[in-house]
Amino acid sequence: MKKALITGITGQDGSYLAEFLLEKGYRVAGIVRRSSTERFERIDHIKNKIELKQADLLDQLSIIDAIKEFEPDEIYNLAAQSFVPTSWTQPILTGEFTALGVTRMLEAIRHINKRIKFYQASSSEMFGKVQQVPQTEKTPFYPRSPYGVAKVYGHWITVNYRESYNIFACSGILFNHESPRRGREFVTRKVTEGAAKIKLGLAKELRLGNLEAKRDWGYAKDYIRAMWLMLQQKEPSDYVIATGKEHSVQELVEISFGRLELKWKDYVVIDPALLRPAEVDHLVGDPSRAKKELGWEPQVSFQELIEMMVEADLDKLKKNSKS
Ligand code: NAP
Ligand code: F7E
Repeated sequence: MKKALITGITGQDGSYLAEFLLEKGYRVAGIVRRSSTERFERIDHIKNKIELKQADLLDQLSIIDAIKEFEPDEIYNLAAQSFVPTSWTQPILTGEFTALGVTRMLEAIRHINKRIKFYQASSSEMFGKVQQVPQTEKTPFYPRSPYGVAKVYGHWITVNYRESYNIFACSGILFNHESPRRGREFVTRKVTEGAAKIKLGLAKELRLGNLEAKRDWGYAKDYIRAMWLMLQQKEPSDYVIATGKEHSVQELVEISFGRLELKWKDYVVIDPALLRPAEVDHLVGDPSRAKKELGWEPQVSFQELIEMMVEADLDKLKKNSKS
């Protein structure tokens, strides 16, 4: 039985990856950080099938202990401070988790067992002010936020440990991916939940920032599969994972409100406080390499994804209002 250790198991991707690996027959452990209140909402349904190890990406020894104890074959490093606006208000903390945290994981592998395979959750935010459209594995990086800068460090340190120590380390350059488990502050979930609340009379308006920003949005469950596929190849490498299609925030709003038969212009308020100090306007990935070498392709369209999220939020809100 193969063993996988996931950092960030309580997050959107970590929870789907844990389910996926359990289905593949893996023994799965996750790293969770100490909190005064347990926030395991996304993994409650699989809690009895996985092992949880208390550790923190800020604490080298805790990571070493967790890896020594569990002896994983594969490590998926998904933990990060992942919300871009917070990276401007907490840039140092973001650097500690999202950048240096990767080195702590790799150092632990180097000391304990160099045969452990390593996946790093890199991001399209590394392309930032894009130097080429669409973006490929060869497109130069130009990050536009402390988060993007931290991810560039995480990406290159992964490449460096692969080349310096021959560790099977892969960096997945994933474009935005969403789901009903997406954090509420990210724009897709903010819109789908916001529209559902308006439909049920629980809110009167939805405040948003830049409606013109475009993203290449895919479904988180599709993207999890790509992470695993990278670690099953003969040689470690880096892959862009994207749909190759871009949509604006306004299109997201139109689909969400349209699904609920609401006119979005009656409810959406533009709030200048939600504009970012530096924006990323035009992200769209070219997943050709992943398609050719991993046999990976996205299976859920943008419209299907957003409608799935609207339905899920509507159901959740209805259930909550009954209880
Ligand atoms: P998420 O929902 O924000 O989850 C982040 C996870 O990291 C949570 O489990 C969080 O734990 C954990 N974490 C944060 N700081 C930690 C620390 N110091 N020590 C241990 N754990 C810590 O993120 P996601 O959307 O699932 O994304 C997963 C990864 O992919 C992240 O690295 C993100 O930056 C990257 N990424 C995401 C996307 C996307 O579109 N979703 C695209 C590209 C790359 P708590 O529950 O305790 O907060
Ligand atoms: O913003 C615009 C905003 O916060 C998307 C993370 O998973 O993907 C994510 O980062 C766009 C931006 O995601 C609001 O200005 C307008 O242009 O959903 P988001 P993100 O910043 O793209 C990448 C790949 C990651 O790696 C990150 O971890 O939407 N936007 N109005 C808004 N965004 C938010 N959050 N809230 C608004 O009201």
